[in-house]
Amino acid sequence: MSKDRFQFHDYYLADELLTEEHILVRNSVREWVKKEVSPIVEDACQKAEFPKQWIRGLADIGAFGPYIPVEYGGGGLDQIAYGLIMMELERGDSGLRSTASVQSSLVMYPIYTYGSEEQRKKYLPKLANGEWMGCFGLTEPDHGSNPSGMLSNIKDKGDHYLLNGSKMWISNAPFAHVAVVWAKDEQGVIRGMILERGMEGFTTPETHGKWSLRASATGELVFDNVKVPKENILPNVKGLKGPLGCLNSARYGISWGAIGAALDCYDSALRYSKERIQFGKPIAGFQLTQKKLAEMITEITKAQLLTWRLGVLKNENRATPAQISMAKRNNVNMALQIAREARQIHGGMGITGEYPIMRHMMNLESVITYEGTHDIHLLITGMDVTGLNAFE
Ligand code: TGC
Ligand code: FAD
Repeated sequence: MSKDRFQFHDYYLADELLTEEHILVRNSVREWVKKEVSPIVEDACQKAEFPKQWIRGLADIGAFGPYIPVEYGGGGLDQIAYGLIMMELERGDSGLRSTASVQSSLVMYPIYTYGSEEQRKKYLPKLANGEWMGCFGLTEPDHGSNPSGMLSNIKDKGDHYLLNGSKMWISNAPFAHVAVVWAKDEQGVIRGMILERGMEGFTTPETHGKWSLRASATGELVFDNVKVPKENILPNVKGLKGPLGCLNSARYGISWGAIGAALDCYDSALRYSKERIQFGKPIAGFQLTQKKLAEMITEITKAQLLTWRLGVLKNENRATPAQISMAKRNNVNMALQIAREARQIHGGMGITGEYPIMRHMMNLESVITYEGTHDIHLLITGMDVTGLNAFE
């Protein structure tokens, strides 16, 4: 990729809604991304490798557990700061944001929220400083949108449980030290548990051949009679609301993250269109290009305001799961549409690694599917406004 010339766009002066601390946090992440991510991300994607050196950097900028209390190694920041961090990371690459949002919202969050004090003390500080990386196992080969049908199960063996089953499409799995896994007990109740790499019968084969999120490692979790000590069960939650509660936090982060990817595409398209001359003038001077750019910044601005408001509600513990679904669905779709339009503006250059467009576009094809597909979030909104369940 050529030099990262990204400039932020804030059409409605939404920065005025932020605190000094928010801006400070945001700017430090932005600088780190420009310095440590942009120069190597294209190469990492081409090679389908997650650059491990990013782990230390992510920990140093406070991207692991920003809203987890300081006493457990977290940043003690609010939800808007968390969102801003996700936005800046995804401006760099959705795979980078994935790594951080899984660690924060899908591993640290459940351990903090549903875990015992011993579990919090044992795992959270090491996850916050990046010494340990985590992953989250909910999806199974035959149960994606419908996780309540999961087949992974635990059987009570006295001082431990025996875990069998498998998970697929698990971000960070190939290198994670710990996994937060969801499985049914003998009564069919979903329980959460913490697995550690090295437990006998627990393997994490990598998934190859992705055309999307290539700088993020994805894998399976395979459980073949894994002995799970009883103290590794998350004691404070039972049922599907356990994993779905984590998803609220991760989906919220993604709604901010998608704005980052959209901004990067818009920024690149705006600059390119002013520099690229065809028919004797910059292509930015043609009405059709302006329509694209004007619609892009309009949609980005709407998403920025929606998400900021959601952040305020989340800080007040008033954001509903359905409001989060609306923002995740809207913003990811918005980013994907903008990536496609930005690709058009870049002409043939848009398909090359010289510009970030195609990479964002391909990444967003995963983001629109994981953490609940575009249509699942539509159905969540539909059920919320009508009171009628159209899932089944
Ligand atoms: P349903 O009967 O509606 O609910 C079961 C129980 O859960 C409660 N609940 C929630 N609790 C907290 N937060 C939410 N968002 C909740 N939604 C529902 C509900 O109140 C009920 O509680 P209780 O006490 O009555 O038992 O469940 P359902 O089986 O009908 O499913 C509903 C549906 C389809 C919306 C849900 O299963 C769903 O969201 N499906 C999508 C699955 C999904 O998002 N998977 C994501 C996997 S993780 C991932 O993709 C990580 S990618 C990370 C990265 O790389 O960045
Ligand atoms: P399916 O559920 O089979 O859906 C296929 C299609 O059917 C979709 O279009 C869907 O909208 C539609 N559909 C399904 N049900 C309905 C319905 N009732 N009404 C209308 N349409 C419906 N999971 C994890 O647990 N942890 C992770 O870390 C993780 N990381 C991921 C990383 C990547 C790169 C990807 C691609 C996925 C990841 N996932 C992870 C899995 C992800 O959450 C699932 O892919 C997603 O929930 C969809 O499940 P599925 O792929 O099985 O699709």
